[in-house]
Amino acid sequence: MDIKKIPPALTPEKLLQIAFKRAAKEARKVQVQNKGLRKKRAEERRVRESADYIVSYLTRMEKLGDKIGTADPFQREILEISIGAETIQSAIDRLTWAKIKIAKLEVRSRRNIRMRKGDPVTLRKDFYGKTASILDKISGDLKFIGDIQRAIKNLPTIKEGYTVVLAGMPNVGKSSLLRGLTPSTPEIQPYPFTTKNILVGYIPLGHREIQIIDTPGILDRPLANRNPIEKQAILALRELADHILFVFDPTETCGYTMNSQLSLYREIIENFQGVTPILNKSDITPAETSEKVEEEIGSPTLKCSATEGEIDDVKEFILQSSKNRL
Ligand SMILES: Nc1nc2c(ncn2[C@@H]2O[C@H](COP(=O)(O)OP(=O)(O)OP(=O)(O)O)[C@@H](O)[C@H]2O)c(=O)[nH]1
Ligand SMILES: [Mg+2]
Repeated sequence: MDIKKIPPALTPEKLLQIAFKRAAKEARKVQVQNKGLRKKRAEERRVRESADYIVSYLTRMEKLGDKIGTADPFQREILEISIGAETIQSAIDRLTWAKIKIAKLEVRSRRNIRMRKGDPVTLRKDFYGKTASILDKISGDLKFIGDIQRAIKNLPTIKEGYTVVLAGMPNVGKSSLLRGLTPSTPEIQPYPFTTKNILVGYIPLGHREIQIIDTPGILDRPLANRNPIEKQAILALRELADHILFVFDPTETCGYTMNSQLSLYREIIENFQGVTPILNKSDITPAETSEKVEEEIGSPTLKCSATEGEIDDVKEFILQSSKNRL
């Protein structure tokens, strides 16, 4: 089931407008000779058609819960991190409540019209008014479901196959590196947390391709204190990475000291296998700084300048590491 294939979310006003318009159109089709009877049947038809439309719309929206439940674990977890599973479920529960209430109201209203318990037009208007006030009670939930749908549409599409994840602190040049390595053009701005979601690019390799994932910057702090943007990055490392390229900015122009970058690096190597350190911004890094940093890291590093296009070593490394894996 493709999670992205969901009907568009409507506001209560729009939903009522469509439902009432369709109902009026259907009511005009009622063909009965007797004028009094025709009026009664037409009003009953309007109640039935509008209720059908609204109830089936709410039923389709309820299915969003099942869709999220059967989405791939990575997409599901991103939604849970950014929105929260319980909040999604309680919005869906309120849609169910509204649906049941409208369905019951429909049965009662149609029976009243049939049994002549008042003027049919007044009874139908009464049904419309009550339906509108039920939908009004869930207008916040309908809007929220619209937000979830937008989030779903923006979910990254991740493919199977060899995947390299770029990680590091904010502003060190991860997105610039993705841009250099792949033809995709992620948004790049000189301030932290430019990347708020996962970005994906591909390096073609024969009839295969290597998937490169750019993550939001991660700060050096305990997991419990991490914000939803950082949590997405950790999730990408955990769920998707065959190999991790940890990007350093030895110049510290990113706004973070080497000490904090090293502390994050140590946390990453403690928790994940296959991590390679990269020293970016080589175009503005003095040779002695780069040597000192390499010593502190304690293992050989790849050096590059993402913005100057000096990334051949990184590209070669990725191709080799993929060959070892494929
Ligand atoms: N001089 C120089 N500047 C670079 C290099 N790579 C990136 N920058 C600059 O560093 C800034 C941040 O680059 P991004 O690629 O957005 O960094 P990021 O790691 O993706 O940042 P977040 O998405 O916030 O985590 C931009 O102003 C880039 O132009 C480089 O190799 N050399
Ligand atoms: Mg970025």
